[in-house]
Amino acid sequence: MRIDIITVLPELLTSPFSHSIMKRAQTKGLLEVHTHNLRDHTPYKQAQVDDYQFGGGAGMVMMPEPLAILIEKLQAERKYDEIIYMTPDGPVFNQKTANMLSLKENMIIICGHYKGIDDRIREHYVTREISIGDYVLSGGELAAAIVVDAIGRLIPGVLNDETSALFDSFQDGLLAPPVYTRPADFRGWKVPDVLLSGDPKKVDEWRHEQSLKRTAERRPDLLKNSDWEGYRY
Ligand code: 6GU
Repeated sequence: MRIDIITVLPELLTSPFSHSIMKRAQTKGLLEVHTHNLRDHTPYKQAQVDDYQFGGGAGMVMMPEPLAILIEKLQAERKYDEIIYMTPDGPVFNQKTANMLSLKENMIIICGHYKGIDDRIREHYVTREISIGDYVLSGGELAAAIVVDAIGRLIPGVLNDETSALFDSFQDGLLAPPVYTRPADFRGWKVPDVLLSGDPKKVDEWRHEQSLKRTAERRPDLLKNSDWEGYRY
């Protein structure tokens, strides 16, 4: 998978992809992340990329020309499956969207700043809009880093058995069960007996029960309209 990120703050996007699983995905050649500084592609003087909004009002808007130039330059090099615009007014990102996007080959992600981007870019180039939640960030970069991390770890071959995504919270629509490590008795606080029983079937059953219980207690909204609705905990 190749992801091209368009930003006015490329510095914000270096560290998030330089460690741990994101680093390994790139070392293994399964993920390429390229960041492009929009200011390097503007035809305007003084590297201008934003301007006052028509109709008046506070806040600048990212101009269409630099974005169109950079998007079309990238499109001339390869075909893109998605051109994503990070924006708080988009549909909220979730695991289902992450799973779906992890199967794409090439994607462009546009990070907005100021009041956002000229709406003609959304109309004519953008194929999908993503918000990461109901709060406002000062720009799309941190949101893009979250989306790339969530997608990148799902690319086949990125995770091994130890880091497997199969049992992640949300992967089956439920929260993950509690986990424990050594010692089995820490200051008198004991690990549940079943986990020490050596009976894999019992362990699986217990984990599944715990997942359902946790989800019902903490995120009952996840059980609504799910396969688990009406299940008795
Ligand atoms: Cl994608 N961008 C910005 N600026 N704020 C957000 C967001 C995105 N998602 C939630 N808040």
